[in-house]
Amino acid sequence: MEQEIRRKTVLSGIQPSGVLTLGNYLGALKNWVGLQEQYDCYYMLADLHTITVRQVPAELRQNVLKTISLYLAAGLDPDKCVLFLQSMVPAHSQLAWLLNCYTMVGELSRMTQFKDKSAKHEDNINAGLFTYPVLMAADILLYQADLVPVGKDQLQHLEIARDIATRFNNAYSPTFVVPQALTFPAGAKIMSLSAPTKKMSKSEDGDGTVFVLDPKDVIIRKFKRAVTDSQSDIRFAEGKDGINNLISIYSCFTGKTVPEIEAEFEGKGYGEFKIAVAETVADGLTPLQNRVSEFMKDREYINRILTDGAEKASYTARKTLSKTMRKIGFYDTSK
Ligand code: ATP
Ligand code: LTN
Repeated sequence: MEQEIRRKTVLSGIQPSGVLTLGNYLGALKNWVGLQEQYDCYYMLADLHTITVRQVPAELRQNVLKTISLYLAAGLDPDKCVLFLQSMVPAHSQLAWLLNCYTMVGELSRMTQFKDKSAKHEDNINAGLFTYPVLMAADILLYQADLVPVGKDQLQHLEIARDIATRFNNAYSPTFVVPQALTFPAGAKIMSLSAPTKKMSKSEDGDGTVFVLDPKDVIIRKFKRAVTDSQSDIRFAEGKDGINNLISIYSCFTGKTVPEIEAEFEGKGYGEFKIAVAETVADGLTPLQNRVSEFMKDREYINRILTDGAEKASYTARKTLSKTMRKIGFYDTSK
């Protein structure tokens, strides 16, 4: 008997809160491309999430344009996946409110991202920063996503999305698919070049963060200044955070394994290694950068992609939202 097998659904997003970093690219975007062939993929720009930290309006608009252009330049194909802007699909904010009432203050207080970001923005510890994971849960649950490709830093948020889904399903009846994280070992946590025990982050400016649109000379300068250690051997080992990070980055760009890289640089110095990594990264990013500038010039195309994407995403999202509202007991005039 022929059995219909449902293709799994994938959902992920990146905040367009600045230019994407090497961390966003290697830990997230680059891995999304291959998934399009196998799964029903929804990739969004999480712009609603960005306002948990104050944004300059004109910059936010520009960053959305840059980020969608980067999605396209990296190989996300609107004919194979749904590309959309979170704020164009009202169901995200709507489901987030509902789920707020199924989320405990205690569980939100344990989130390390909340603790980190409130320490960084002491003057603006707003409620959105606190309920950020609830909006993220809404993003995921609306599409009944089975798999959520993310970097390691997001695993705690994914766990809370699973807890919210399970709690809701148990309180009513099965409503949401309980999602699973999908992490890719290579590039799952790219560290800051200037402080290699901290993750490379978009909101952390300075020489520790490489942005994917940085020109070659800037990339070279940042890698030259990368913090390493007082030894001299290029070896992946505990306590050598800086070198480990450079090895991981080099491996992502060349496809070489750690032993291959160690052998390649045997007997060579840190200076030489840093330059080799820098050149490889800069040259690896050039084609991507060229494609980004082409897409950014074509506003009509970008607007069409976003309008079509929002329409497709809304169709699925609205179905889950009405199902959820029905279960809770909201009055329905169509009945
Ligand atoms: P911000 O600094 O504004 O908080 P961010 O750089 O941490 O931003 P996000 O938009 O929060 O970026 O993350 C988007 C995706 O990139 C997520 O899947 C996240 O796990 C991944 N990611 C972010 N930083 C890194 C990193 N350093 N290494 C690997 N993956 C990362
Ligand atoms: N919080 C994520 C961005 C994000 C996301 C999502 C990722 C918002 N909604 C849904 C996966 C699924 C971050 O990377 N900071």
